[in-house]
Amino acid sequence: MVTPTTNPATSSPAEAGVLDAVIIGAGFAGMYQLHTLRDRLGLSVQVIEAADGVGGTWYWNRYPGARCDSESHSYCYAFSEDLIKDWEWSERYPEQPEIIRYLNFVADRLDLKRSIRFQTRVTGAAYDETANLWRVTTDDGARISARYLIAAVGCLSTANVPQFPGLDTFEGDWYHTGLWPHEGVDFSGKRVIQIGTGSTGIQAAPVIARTAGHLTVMQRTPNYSVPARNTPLSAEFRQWVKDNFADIKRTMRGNTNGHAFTIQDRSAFDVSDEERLAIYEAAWEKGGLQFRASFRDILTSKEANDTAAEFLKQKIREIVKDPETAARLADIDHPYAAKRPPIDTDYFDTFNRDNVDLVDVRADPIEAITPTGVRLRSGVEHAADIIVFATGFDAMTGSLLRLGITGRDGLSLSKAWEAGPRNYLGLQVAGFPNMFTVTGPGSPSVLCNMPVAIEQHVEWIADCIAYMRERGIEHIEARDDAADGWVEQVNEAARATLLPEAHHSWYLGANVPGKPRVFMPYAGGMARYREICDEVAAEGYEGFSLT
Ligand code: NA7
Repeated sequence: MVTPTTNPATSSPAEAGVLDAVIIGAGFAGMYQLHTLRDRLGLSVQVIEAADGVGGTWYWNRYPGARCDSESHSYCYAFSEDLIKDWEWSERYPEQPEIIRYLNFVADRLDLKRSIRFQTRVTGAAYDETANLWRVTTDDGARISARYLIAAVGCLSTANVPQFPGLDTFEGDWYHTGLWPHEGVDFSGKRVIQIGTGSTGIQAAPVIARTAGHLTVMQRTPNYSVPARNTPLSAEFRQWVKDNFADIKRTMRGNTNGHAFTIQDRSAFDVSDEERLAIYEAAWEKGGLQFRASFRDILTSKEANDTAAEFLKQKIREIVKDPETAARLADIDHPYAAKRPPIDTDYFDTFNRDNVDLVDVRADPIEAITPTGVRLRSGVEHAADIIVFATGFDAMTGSLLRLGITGRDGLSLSKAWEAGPRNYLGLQVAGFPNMFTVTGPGSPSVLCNMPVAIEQHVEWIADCIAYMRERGIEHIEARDDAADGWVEQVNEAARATLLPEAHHSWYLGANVPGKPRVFMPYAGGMARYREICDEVAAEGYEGFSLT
């Protein structure tokens, strides 16, 4: 819980015009951080947001079929019963426009927008050691000083557009899914090439195929996918959620993944082959991310994982009619869920359409974009009017590094993280006092249902700031040894799972050429992570130096 302070004026800095906190980003994280600091602690806070509205990653990801993979009743703020009571989700998984409507509803209800400076991008943030202040500059020339800097820039918000030679010569139109035009894209009758078959590409392809003249899907790494089984929510279900939200919240906060379902406490080998198959069939029919919760050892035992992987590959072979296409789609080289597991609506079935082709760009990589399409290494050229880059993000570190942050002694964050991200609890970087990152590398974030991870971080940060203010502490900084220890814990947690076995995963930074290969998220589970953070706070912020 965040403790409100009654007299925020007592710790106002001496320099005029100085704010208590600057928050970068107005997505789920920045909005709630603003509410905790401004409305619960009574601090002066400015949020800086590049977009002209709230939403963060959901503001930009407007591609066809954009929908959250978490179920709507768990993909929302849980801190306020009023917000739960007064909002109605329409479908099992919230679609992008509905998430934006929801976040606007929250922003209006909590009167957040007056503290958000929209259409403004942070160009630099430097720690001024003499004044113990963060000096933040923006692209509209503003200079803002604040005691605390909170980067709530999201994990998946810096688009990764591969640097294929010739892109600037392409005579058609091209788009990255994470920077989609607000007015939408008309695919009617067009020859479309989609590059990428991650969660995004798997959502987009079926929708693009419906109107495109022809769709060529370029696949580098084949991927598993489980049907989402999206459906409108009944009035009964919505009422059930409202009546039982306390229990739902307990489940979400008590388990490893932050979802409203629990991982079954049985091994894949506690049951007979027939029973296992029946369990997978039932999970396939139910649909969604719950599939990986069928057995507790799916992500820790290769043998257990193989049973799930084989079941899912067999489904692909059954759905896709052309055996060659089916074989290419099912030729998956990593354990199930070792990369972020997509869920879909008619993805594999899309390859049964006459206007859809699959091209294996692992066997024959993309060499260049030409004025009229995409040329592969073999010399084969695929013509296109539109190219869709569903090529993901410079995940977890990209958005932080491009802020131009420098800490003590002019140390830049890029320098500090040259060999990969290194921080304490995913919350603070040694050498960058009074700066916090929400769901940064080293946190469970992307391995968890995001709003649950975000609420934990935001509340921990607000509690920490309240603690400091109550005691007149002006400076908090992660200790070097604590950061080293945490990096080791993050590695150890990853090693205890099959996650590092997907060598091409963005969890490892492998999707961005030149990015250090470090397993970034904390894989020890949200519940364990919450305990660790609580223990650190209870011990007077052990591992941080407070002065
Ligand atoms: P992902 O999961 O990073 O997927 C990107 C896809 O694009 C993936 O299939 C990549 O293949 C492919 N890709 C990336 N670069 C290239 C190049 N140069 N050539 C060919 N193919 C390429 O991003 P998403 O947007 O789908 O999902 C990100 C997260 O958003 C998702 O996990 C959810 O948490 C929400 P690769 O696998 O790297 O071989």
